Amino acid sequence: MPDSALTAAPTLRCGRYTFDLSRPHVMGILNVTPNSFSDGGRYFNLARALAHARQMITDGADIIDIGGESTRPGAEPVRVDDELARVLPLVEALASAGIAVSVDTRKPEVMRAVIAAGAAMINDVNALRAPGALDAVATSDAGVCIMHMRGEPATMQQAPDYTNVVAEVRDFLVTRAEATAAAGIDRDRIVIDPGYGFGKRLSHNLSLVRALPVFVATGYPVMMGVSRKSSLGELTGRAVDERLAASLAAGLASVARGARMLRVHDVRETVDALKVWSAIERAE
Ligand code: 7PJ
Repeated sequence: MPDSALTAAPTLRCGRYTFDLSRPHVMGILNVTPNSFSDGGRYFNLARALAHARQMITDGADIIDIGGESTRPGAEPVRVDDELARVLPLVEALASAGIAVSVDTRKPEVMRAVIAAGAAMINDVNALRAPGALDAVATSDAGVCIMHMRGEPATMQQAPDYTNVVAEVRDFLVTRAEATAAAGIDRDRIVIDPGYGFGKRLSHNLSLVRALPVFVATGYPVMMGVSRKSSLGELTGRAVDERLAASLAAGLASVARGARMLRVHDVRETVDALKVWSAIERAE
C-alpha cells in the first residue's frame, strides 16, 4: 500500500462545516423511506427519526445522511414532493439543532430545497448526472459525494459486468469529479465513492475495497458505504440485521486502505472500532 494512502489528510468543506479528514469520519444513515431494506422503514416517523439521528450524533457520528428515496436494488422511483415531504422536516430540525446533515438524493429539485433548509452536503448515488444537479450544488456551498453506480437501481444488479472494475469505476469518478469542479464546485467540497453494491457482483465489490488506494491516489477523499450490504450476506450467510460484525470488518478494511468517511447504520460500534484502529495506527 502506498504511504500516501495513509498520510493524505484532506479537509472537506460542507456548508458551515469543515471536516478534518485526518481522522476517519462517520456518516450515520437515517432512512426515511417506508421500504428501506436494512431497517424496515422503522424511521418513517418524524419523532422517531429525530431521536435516532440525535442518538447517532451522541454515539459519535460526524454527519447524518438522510435518504427519502430507496436505492436498494429493484427499488421504484419516488416523486419529488413525496421525497421532500419525508426529508425536509428532518433537515430543518437537525440543521437548526447544529447537526451536520447530508441528503441522499438524485433529484436537483430536492437538492435545492434541502440546501435552502440547511443541508451541508448532497450525497448523490447518481454522481450529479441528472440535468440541473451540478448547478443545484454549484449555486451553494454544500459539499457533495459523487458515487459510482452502474445502470439504475431498478435494474443495476442484472448481470453487471466489467473488464476492469477498478479502472472503470476510477475513471468514471475522476470524470464526474472533474465535471463537478468545472461546474464551480471547489475540489475541497468533493468526496468520491466507488459505490459498493451498486451494479456490482461480490467479486467486484471486494476488488474495489482492496483497490481503494487507487481511488485515494486521485486526490479526492474517499467515502465507503458497506454497511449491512447484501454482499456481506453472501459472504457470511447472515440476514441483514445480523451483519454488524461483517460491516465492521469491511468498514475497517476500507479505512485501512485509505477511506476517510464511512457511511454506516451502526454508529456506536463503528466509532469504537475506529478508535481502536486509530490508536494502533498512532502507536510507536
Ligand atoms: C450508498 C449510498 C453508498 C453513498 C446508499 C444502502 C443503499 N451513498 N447510499 N455510498 N448506499 N455515498 O445503504 O445499502 O454506498 S443506499
